[in-house]
Amino acid sequence: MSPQDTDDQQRLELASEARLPSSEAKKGLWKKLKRGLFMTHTELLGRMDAALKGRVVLDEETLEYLEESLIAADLGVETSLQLVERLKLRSRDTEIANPVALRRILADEISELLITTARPVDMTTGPMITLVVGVNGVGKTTTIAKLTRWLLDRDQAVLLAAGDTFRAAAIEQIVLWGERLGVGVVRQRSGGDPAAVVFDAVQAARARKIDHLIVDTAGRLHTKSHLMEELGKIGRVIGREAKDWHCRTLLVLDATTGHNALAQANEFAKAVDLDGVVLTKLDGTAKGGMAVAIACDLGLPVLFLGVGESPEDLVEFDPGEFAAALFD
Ligand SMILES: Nc1nc2c(ncn2[C@@H]2O[C@H](COP(=O)(O)OP(=O)(O)O)[C@@H](O)[C@H]2O)c(=O)[nH]1
Ligand SMILES: [Mg+2]
Repeated sequence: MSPQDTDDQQRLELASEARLPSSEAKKGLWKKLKRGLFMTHTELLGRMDAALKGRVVLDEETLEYLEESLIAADLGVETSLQLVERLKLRSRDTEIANPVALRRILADEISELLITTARPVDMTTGPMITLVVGVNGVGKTTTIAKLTRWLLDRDQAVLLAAGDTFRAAAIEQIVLWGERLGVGVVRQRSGGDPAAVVFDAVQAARARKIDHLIVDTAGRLHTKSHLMEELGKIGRVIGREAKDWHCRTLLVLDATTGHNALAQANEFAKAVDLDGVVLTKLDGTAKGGMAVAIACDLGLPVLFLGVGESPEDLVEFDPGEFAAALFD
């Protein structure tokens, strides 16, 4: 076994051990998720109560109201229709006695839909390069800080690359996060070539035996060809300099922007191969159901949820827990 192999193995072993969360940590995550989905949960239940008026008679009219409630909670039209269909089928075999039982069944069905579409990505095995894309202001840089915290908590060595060279303030912002979190940030002057930053960052990551290199990007989407050009150039540098590394592209979407975010997801998916989505700002919106629309309607795996502005405010997406937090 070469020294590199031993090194890798040790890293993997450490990672899998570190991956087992304590039940305290689990409780903390559940609280964060509940807090993040509070507005969505309250509004969804309010609408459902109004539709059911305290009893469950699943006639056409009630089902239509329910369907509207789900669509209004941004679960996506396709998915909402599918859920009501499944509910109809289930109500034929089992009596749904009360609104609580109905909520439980809906949570079950959503969880099942999410499980069939979800593609959980293991973020803990390096070495890996993560490109973070998304339009300005959605929370890319903050998400990078959160992912860094998440990886540091799992004993992973992290390096950041200030690939958003478009605005000087963006470079300062990621450098500041790096200082706060105690990880290095590879940067060049503003206006520089993002691909050159990535080139430097890969060399530095190799030299420092980094597990995870996370690259911030400007992710401007004013033209699809511009985005593809910029990411294409970065991709070629990675292909040349880090062929043996895992590489993934995560799209960050701002949940508060609702339909706009779904449109962005469509545009980005056409331009780039996306490995997953991080949905941010759930704490400030009742549109948390969007995670379901992204996963089920668009078929993009949702990996993490952002529930605040601190590095700790990140929750791994788990279909069962997400569905339970929506309805329980
Ligand atoms: N409430 C809340 N604010 C967030 C969240 N994620 C990011 N933000 C805020 O959104 C703003 C833009 O974030 P930033 O990371 O700079 O976006 P970028 O332009 O995509 O890099 C900042 O004020 C962040 O603090 C989140 O999950 N919840
Ligand atoms: Mg930024």
